Amino acid sequence: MAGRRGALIVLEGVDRAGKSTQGRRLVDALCDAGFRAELLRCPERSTEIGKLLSSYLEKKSELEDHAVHLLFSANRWEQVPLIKEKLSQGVTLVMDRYAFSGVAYTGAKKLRSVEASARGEFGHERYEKKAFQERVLQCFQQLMRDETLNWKVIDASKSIEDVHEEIRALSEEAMESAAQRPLGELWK
Ligand code: NYM
Ligand code: MG
Repeated sequence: MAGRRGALIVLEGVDRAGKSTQGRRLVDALCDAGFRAELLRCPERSTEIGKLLSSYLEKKSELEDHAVHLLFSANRWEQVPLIKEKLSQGVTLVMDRYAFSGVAYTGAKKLRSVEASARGEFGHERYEKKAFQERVLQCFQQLMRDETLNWKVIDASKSIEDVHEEIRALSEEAMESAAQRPLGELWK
């Protein structure tokens, strides 16, 4: 196995889809099966930039939309050296969101003006409103048209166990095919 690079497995989707639960389950299962795998998240709230984002998401502070977008981007860039190092060392990384969320959530703000303002309570953080989440989903659907990215659509309405099993099997395939290809540029 020496010399094999790790795979970058990105879990994307709207809020409350179960990404964090599935990310943890996947890393545990891969480690139990003898693979080297670690979980990373975007935003990573523990850094200085991450703290600004967390406060914004918790509605404790206000930030201009473009500035927030760039802070999310900066929060990914600060993880890039670690991501590259881990992948080249053969560690598979499971990412709880990545740059696609950056596009989809900012894109959803731009779609806001053309949408009806129907609201249902969703969660406590910023963006956790049904109408906003529907626009996020539309943006993810646009991004999935890019066939150069190896998207797999998971039906998150199934049981945690069934979803886990599906993601685990797809991840093992992805790790196998990643090992055959050199590390390219990251989509960030
Ligand atoms: N989010 C996440 C963005 O708006 N832009 C980004 O670039 C990223 C990575 O942060 N509602 C939003 C999506 C979520 C929120 O993420 C916090 P999570 O996974 O709910 O902790
Ligand atoms: Mg959330």
